[in-house]
Amino acid sequence: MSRLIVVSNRVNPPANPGEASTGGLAMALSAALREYKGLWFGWSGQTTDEFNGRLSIQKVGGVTVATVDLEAHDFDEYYNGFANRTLWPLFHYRIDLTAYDRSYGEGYARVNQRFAETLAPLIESDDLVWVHDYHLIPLATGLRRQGIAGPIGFFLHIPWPPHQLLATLPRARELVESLFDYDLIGFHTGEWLDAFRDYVLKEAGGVEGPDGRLQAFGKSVRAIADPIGIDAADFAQASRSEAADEHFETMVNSAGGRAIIVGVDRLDYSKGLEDRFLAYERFLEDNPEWRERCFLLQIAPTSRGELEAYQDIRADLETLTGRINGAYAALDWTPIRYVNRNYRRDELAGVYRAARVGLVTPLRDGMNLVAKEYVAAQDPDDPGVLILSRFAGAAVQMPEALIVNPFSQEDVADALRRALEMPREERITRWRALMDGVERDDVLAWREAFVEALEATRREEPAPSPAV
Ligand code: ADQ
Repeated sequence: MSRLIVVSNRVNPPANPGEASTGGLAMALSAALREYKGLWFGWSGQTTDEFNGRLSIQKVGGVTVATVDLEAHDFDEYYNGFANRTLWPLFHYRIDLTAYDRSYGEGYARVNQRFAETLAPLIESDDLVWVHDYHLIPLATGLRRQGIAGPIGFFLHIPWPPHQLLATLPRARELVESLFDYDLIGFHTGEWLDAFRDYVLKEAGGVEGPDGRLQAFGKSVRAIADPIGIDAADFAQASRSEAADEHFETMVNSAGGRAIIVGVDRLDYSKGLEDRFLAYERFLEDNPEWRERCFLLQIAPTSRGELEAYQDIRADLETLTGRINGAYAALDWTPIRYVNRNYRRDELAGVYRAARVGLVTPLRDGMNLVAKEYVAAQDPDDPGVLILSRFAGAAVQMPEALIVNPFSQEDVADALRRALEMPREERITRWRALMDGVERDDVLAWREAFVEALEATRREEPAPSPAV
């Protein structure tokens, strides 16, 4: 079996299963790496005055990790800049929040080149290299320059934007061209894959070859849809743990017979939290009989707190929570409980299980693992109801959820009433179908499909491509 080299911006395998984590990616990758020999490479999370390319290699939770420090201004331009002020908002359709700053693009290119130079000596000839996410799109170009000829795959965890939106990015063509140094590109859904193909065909003058590979820039690449899942077995176990039981009990006791509606998200504008709170307010307004009989528990730990857009959303949510609670609260009832911290996975599982409704309403999301975790944590005999945004990648796989338009407060408010009033039999039928999918399309299936497709590119003889 080939070694697997995983590359992502942050390298943070949990030291113990069940440990707190704010990223779906960390959980998924450590599960993959425990099975393979190989290593996980990325940024250490530390900055130095001057880049030194020094590797720190350690074993964490059964996974070998190799990390390198970055210069402080690298971090600003590459991570806070191009990755999170340019690509993240643009790829989530928020051109209003997108910063197009030349220094960010330069920092992004520089850091990717530095990563490539540091990583290349660790790669052996029959290794498979699997690069993750939007921070590292040009990494393969740097690795090819360093002479790495073996299979390199790339997986994008966020949406790929429609080609007209991507065209707003200066040097978008260059970014897309760099993806043609990979052998395989993976997206969560057919929609993101189609959007990528559109750009290649409509903006870059590319074609789709008879072998299904996309050809452009004098090169070719295979692109697939491969939806990520959760580690369903591990999550089911976590949800039967003592910590899960304790949190379940705590929630049930503190709810005092009221139905819990739960939201769990990183504090990010793509997750649609403001719209969600407004929809819940609408629900309280439209359904006075439900006031005091339910509450919204929103768990949203701060992320990327140094960026202004994230400070704004935090302040807006606090104001909104205060206003809604001020308008509707009773002496012994708070309509919204807003909790700004991380929980361990097993604790979170108990909270999910106690909730009658899982409210997952991102405005745009590559996949969304919270939707799957909520389903996996339910009591089969008395499961809760998942409300899911049609704009989450997960909606394609989870049609038995109540699918909503998160931009419509009425739509979400109606779904809340329907979920809270849904008969047990219907809840069980929907949950069973959802759970079958969560178990089948789990993180192992995702990893196997990607690694097999990457391995298969070794055997492919790319058709000659037109010079474009
Ligand atoms: P994220 O945007 O981070 O991931 P998501 O898929 O929902 O979004 O993953 C969030 C993870 O963080 C979940 O595992 C959740 O349990 C955990 N989490 C959230 N709040 C937490 C809290 N308070 N305490 C502890 N854990 C918490 C990106 C993309 C997604 C894509 C994933 C994986 O934006 O669309 O699904 O990568 O590809």
